[in-house]
Amino acid sequence: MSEKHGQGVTRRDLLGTGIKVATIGGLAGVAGRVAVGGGVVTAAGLPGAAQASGNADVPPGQLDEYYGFWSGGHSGEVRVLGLPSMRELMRIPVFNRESASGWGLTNESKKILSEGLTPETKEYLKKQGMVTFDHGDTHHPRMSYTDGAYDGRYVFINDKANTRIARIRCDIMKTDKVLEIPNAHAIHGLRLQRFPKTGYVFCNSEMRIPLPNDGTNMNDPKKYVGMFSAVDADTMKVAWQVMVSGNLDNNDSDYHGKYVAATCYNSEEGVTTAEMTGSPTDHAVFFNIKEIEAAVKAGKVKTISGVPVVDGRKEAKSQFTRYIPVANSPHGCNATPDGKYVVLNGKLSPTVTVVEWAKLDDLFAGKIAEKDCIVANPELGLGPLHTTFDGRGNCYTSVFLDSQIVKWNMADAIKQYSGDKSVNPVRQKLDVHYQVGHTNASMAESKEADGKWLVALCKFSKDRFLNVGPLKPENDQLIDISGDEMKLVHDGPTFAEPHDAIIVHKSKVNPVEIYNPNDPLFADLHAQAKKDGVELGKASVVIRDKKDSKKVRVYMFSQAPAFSMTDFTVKKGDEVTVIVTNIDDIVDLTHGFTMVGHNVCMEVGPQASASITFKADRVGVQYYYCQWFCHALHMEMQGRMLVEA
Ligand code: K7E
Ligand code: CUA
Repeated sequence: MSEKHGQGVTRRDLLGTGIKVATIGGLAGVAGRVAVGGGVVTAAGLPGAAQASGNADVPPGQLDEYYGFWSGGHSGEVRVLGLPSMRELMRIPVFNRESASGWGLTNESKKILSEGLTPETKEYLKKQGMVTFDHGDTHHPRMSYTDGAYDGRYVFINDKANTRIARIRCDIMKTDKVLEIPNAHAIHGLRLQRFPKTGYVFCNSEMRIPLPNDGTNMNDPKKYVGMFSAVDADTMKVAWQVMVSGNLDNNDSDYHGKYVAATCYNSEEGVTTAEMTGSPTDHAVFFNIKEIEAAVKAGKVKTISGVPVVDGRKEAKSQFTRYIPVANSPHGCNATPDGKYVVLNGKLSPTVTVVEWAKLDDLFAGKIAEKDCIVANPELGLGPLHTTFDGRGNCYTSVFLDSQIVKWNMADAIKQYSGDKSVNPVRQKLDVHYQVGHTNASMAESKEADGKWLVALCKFSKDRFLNVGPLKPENDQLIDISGDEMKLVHDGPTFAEPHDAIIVHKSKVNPVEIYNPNDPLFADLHAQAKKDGVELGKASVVIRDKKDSKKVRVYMFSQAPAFSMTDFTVKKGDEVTVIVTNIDDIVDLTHGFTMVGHNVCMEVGPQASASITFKADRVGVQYYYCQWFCHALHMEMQGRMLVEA
């Protein structure tokens, strides 16, 4: 990308490694220590293609083959890992506050974090003296698709804690939209439409709430409603919602753009745990996208909080939904990359239930019964939570209580279910450490599943790492699945709590190295600068607002190792907005702006602009400095603000 900006040479090139790496990459498999997977014989000389390639070692200076997008759980962030090395490459602040980048402090990030909130939430937060929530709980990162393949545009993620979803731009690896889902409570399951492209983000409201939730009722379960939402991925507005019976857990979409499945617990529709788990069966809900879209188009909806809502509850017997019975409290919901099946994971039952998407046409047409859509039900172990795939017909299910990944074969499971008791679909059970939640394999959430690597995201690490006190890291284990046998190759400690992760081939992701100075992210700043008669990146000036004389805007730019303005003066009580443009256009040359003692800190990437607003209430000389190491004279990159009494 640097070539685009004219300097043509990156730091890697200067270090002399860039070209060599490219050459080795081109001869994939020749260099023994490069992890290439795919059953390639490694330098260690393991005999036969049946042996796993087993080499997760990516030596210094060499690049990984995959990006991993990791949920950061209740840290509220998303992390980017390189695989197979499992090196953490980047953290993307999403719902959290982040000190290094100033996420949640800058005006640009505050706008992103607050503009998609509902009016009720904005009002509530305002009363607390806040503009947005300070935390989130991320579970399910998913990359956007075109025709069932990753297209590298966006990664979406849910926030269970505050009923939001967010969109991350993969070109700059920054969050650009946050949306609160109305009429819902705690967004858990999140998956994307796969075909023809990601038009919708499908969001499950996990907790059922009374609708309207007006404080008049707590104990009447009949008033409680579950809600399934479809958000337009481009506009990040709710397109429509469906009322459902039961608590929605996870979901997944098919590869034909017709149906979405969601696992559901609490089909009993109770409000206490005893009521919720009373019945031995629950259900999975199947949504008929075309029927819902037609009703919305025809206006056959209720409008609640400005959103068109249809009634897909069991008793409504609509064409919007079907309820397929499964064992009590199912959890994971995973579509196979061949586009044929969806696996509903038992959790409280030792089995998973496999539904064939194609049978849903007949189910919705009333030609077959719900149970006729089930084509397999293999028994795998205690606590099956999530299933992933290798693209060769094998499935890998995380089994929580047994702490295992269980490899099983889909064709054999179907054969067994159809009555052939002689087949055993289970191929291998591999111990993992410990209590695995999600598991995901390379490219497995797309039609290009390549069956090389699998991660087991274990909830407990216990004795696997040096003791760091009562709070332990999680353990994300890397498993080689390229051969006939699964092989555990790496333990990866992570901070709370990667529920889920996706592994995306590097060819799908093409981030820029330097910002486009006219990126929409900076549009507000350009507009304000224009009103002030200045140009970003050129101006070093203090401008007092003509209408509100308390408001001061300070424009400056940075070029290593200096700010264009080394001092400026404001008056006590001024509301100061500092706008910094980084005019350096060199790869990896990020500056920062930190004002000592003012809760002011922001990252300013190459060719980016950023702004932050604070009250100048501390009389005297106040230093500001660049907190991002940028030059031999980085320490000297500073200036003074004088606040006059
Ligand atoms: Cu199983 Cu939230 Cu996907 Cu945790 S969820 S493990
Ligand atoms: Cu600029 Cu450090």
